[in-house]
Amino acid sequence: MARLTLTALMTLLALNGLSFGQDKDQGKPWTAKPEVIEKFESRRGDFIYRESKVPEYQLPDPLMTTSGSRVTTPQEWMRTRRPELLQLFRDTVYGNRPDVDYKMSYQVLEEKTGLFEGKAVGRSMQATVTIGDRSYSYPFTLFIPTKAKKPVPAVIHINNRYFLSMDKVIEEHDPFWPVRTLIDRGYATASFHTSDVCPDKKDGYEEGVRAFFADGKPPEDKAWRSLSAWGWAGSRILDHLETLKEIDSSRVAIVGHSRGGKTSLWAACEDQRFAIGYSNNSGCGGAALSRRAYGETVARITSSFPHWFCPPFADYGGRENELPVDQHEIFALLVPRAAYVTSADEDLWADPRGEYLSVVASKPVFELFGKKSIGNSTMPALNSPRHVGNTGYHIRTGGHGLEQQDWDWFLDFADGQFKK
Ligand code: GTR
Repeated sequence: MARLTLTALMTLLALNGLSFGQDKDQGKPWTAKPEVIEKFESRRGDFIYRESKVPEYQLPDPLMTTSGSRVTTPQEWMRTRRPELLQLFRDTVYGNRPDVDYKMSYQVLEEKTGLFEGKAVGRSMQATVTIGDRSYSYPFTLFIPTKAKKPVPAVIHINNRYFLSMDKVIEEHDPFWPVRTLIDRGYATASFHTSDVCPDKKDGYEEGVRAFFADGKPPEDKAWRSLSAWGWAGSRILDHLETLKEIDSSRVAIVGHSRGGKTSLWAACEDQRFAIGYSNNSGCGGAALSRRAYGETVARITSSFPHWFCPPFADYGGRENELPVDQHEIFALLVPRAAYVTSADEDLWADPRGEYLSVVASKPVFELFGKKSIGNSTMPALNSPRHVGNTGYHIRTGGHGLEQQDWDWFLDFADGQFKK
């Protein structure tokens, strides 16, 4: 009997118009380049950059409740397990948002029409939160396509680097928030700067929205920290988008890079109105599995950035196996919505494999809802986006950054989700 080699079989399938597996990756699965590993080891030793050094770990089963029963229906997940898991993350990692009544208002500070060859309107906006006679404001910038016949999807961008004003965006294309691309592809988009909500520094508490909510009192151990407050600010922009008839608020993605990517994922866990959570190079405390302790670790991140996470998270530094949650359960909290995750070839600090495996490990929850998601634990090749059902992933050439290429591939995924 003739034997078919794997390559021959794949060629045969391809000739018959069938693809092998659920994606069309080409090339070899990604692995870290030896020279990149050596560079990290020489610059930032004391951390793990080799798979052979990753400790043994066992991930918590997202479908298992704390009382030891297994969730078997979507209803049970939504009614009991999801709230339980969300609360575990709040109490252990990101903190609890304040339970205080407040009002929001939005002001158009300036509007410019006919932008980008007549395709968009731009607005300089201010969001204001009011409690009694006190208020706190932060700016954001909004662009909306004007030629669409139907309400358009939107992308809310968390800018962890700088504030991009309307005029700056009009003057110069910035791939960190490529407004022109978004408009050309039919998306409205808004962006704010994290530090305008909570200064991104250890001692910035008093100046930010968290102190405003607490009326200046110091934060309790389980109270929200900056990542959660930045995500909250994104949700308040979504509140505003919901009031605009040009925008379809059921099709809104939240996007962030690095610390902004940790924020976008958590924002989409706290706020189920976000249709897609997109984390770009988010690493530790974002998409990457804490238990792998590859690259940046819980101990390191909580000592360098104590204002990002609530203090209980720091207690798990060096004993990640005891964490009641791990980051794959962030994706479980996004179900039945969609998640997009990216890594970069030279960004070992963020643990590309840990970011990918995290998505894979959330699969049982997508399955519970009858949704397809990435389940192949072999990573795709470099620059070969993998889209399966409600999840997408790519690893790009180069280092830590949110680049035009990341956006282009993300928008391909978003187009698919939003059936554009
Ligand atoms: C690094 C930090 C990462 C990542 C990054 C960034 O210094 O270790 O967790 O968040 O900053 O936000 O650019």
